[in-house]
Amino acid sequence: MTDLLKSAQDIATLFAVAEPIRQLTPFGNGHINDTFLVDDGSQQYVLQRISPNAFPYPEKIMENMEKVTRHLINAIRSRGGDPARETLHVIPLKSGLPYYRDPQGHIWRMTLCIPDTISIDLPEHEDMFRESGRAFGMFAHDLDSFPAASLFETIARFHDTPNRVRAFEDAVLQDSEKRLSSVMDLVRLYQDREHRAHELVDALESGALPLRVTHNDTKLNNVLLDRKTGKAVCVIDLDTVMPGLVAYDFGDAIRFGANTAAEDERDRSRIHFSLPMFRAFAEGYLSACADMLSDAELASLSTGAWMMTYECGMRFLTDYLQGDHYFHSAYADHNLVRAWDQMTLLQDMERHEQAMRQIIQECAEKGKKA
Ligand code: ADP
Ligand code: GN1
Ligand code: MG
Repeated sequence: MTDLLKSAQDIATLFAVAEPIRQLTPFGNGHINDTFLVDDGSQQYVLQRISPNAFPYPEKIMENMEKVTRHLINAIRSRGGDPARETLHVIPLKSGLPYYRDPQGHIWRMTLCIPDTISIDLPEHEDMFRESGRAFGMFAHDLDSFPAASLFETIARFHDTPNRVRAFEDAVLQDSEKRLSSVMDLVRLYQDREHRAHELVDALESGALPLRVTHNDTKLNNVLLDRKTGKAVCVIDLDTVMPGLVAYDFGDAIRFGANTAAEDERDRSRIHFSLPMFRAFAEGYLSACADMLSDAELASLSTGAWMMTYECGMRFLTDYLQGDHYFHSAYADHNLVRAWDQMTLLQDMERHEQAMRQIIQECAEKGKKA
C-alpha cells in the first residue's frame, strides 16, 4: 500500500463518518488533487487532499466553497430542485472543523458522494455534452446574484492569459531542463499567437465585460450525470470557483469537450474541433443562462473557446519546459503531448471562428425566447 493511501485511511476516520471504514480506494481522473472514495457501510464519501502546489491558500478554497454552496442550496431550492443532490455538501471533522491540515501542511476535505451518478472524461454523444452545458449554464444562473468580488482568488490570475504568456516566456528563457531546442517548432506556434492573449482581460478591465462567479475548470468530468437518465445532476470541483468571466467557463468546456480526441491523444491526426459538439454545448448552456448575459458577453464566448485552448496548451508546455511539476503526468513527455494536442485543436478552431459566432447567436436567440 502506498504511503498516501495509508495516510488517507487514517485521516478518513477523523471526519464525521461511521467507524470502522469499510473501504477506501483511489477515485477519479483529476490532474491536480488526490481523490479517494470512502465507504463506511451506510454512506459513500469523497476524500480529497488538495494540492498545495496548485493552491497556495487551500483554507480559502473551503471558505469560498462554503459561501457558494450555501447560496446554491437556496437557489436550487427556490427553483424546485433537490439541493441534496444538486450541489456538494462538505462533511466536517468529528471536531467540527471543515477540513484537516496534516503535519506536512496539506489540506484534506470530505464531501458526500452523490450516488447513482457518473463522471465522464470524453463526451460520448452530443446529448451528454448538451447536458453538461445546461449544468454550467444553471450554475452561472444560480450564482447570478452572488457578489463575485466577495470570493477569494484561490489561484491568483488563473485565467489571466497575458500573465500566462509571461510565465511561458520565462520558462523559455530559463530552459531549466534543456528541453527547448527539441520543442522549438511548438514554442513558435504559441508565440505566433501571443498578440491575442490580452483580448478578454482588456475587456474586463475596461468594463466591457462584467465580473461574475465562475467555475474556471468546466471539463465534462466536473459535472456528475445521472447514471440512468444521463441528465446533469451536479457541478463539482469547486476549488477554482472565483471571480471571472463567463467566457472562461464556456471556453474551457469547449476546449475539452468539442475535441474529437482525448486531451492527451498521442495520434494527432485524430484531433479535430467538432462544430456539432460546440453547438450542443452552446444549446445547453444558453438554454439556461442566455437571459442574464449581455450582448458583449455573448460575443465573448467563442473568443473564450480560443483563449482557453491557447492558454491551457501554453500551460502544459510551460510545465514541460520546467520539468513537469504542476500537472500529474503518467509518462515522460505527457505534458508535451498535451501541449501539441491543444495547439492542433486550436488551429482547427481558428478555421471555424465565424461558424462559432453564428451558432452562439442562434442559440442565444432560442435561449432567450424559451
Ligand atoms: P480534481 O480537481 O482532481 O479534478 P475533483 O473534485 O474533480 O478533483 O474530483 C475528482 C473526481 O472524483 C471527479 O471527476 C469525480 O469523478 C469524482 N468526484 C468528486 N467529488 C464527487 C462527489 N461529491 N460525488 C461523486 N463523485 C465525485
Ligand atoms: C487541471 O484538476 P483538473 O484535472 O480538473 C487544471 C485545469 C486544466 C486541466 C487540464 C487547478 O484540472 O486548469 O484546464 O487540469 N486545474 C488547475 O486538464 O490548475
Ligand atoms: Mg475535476
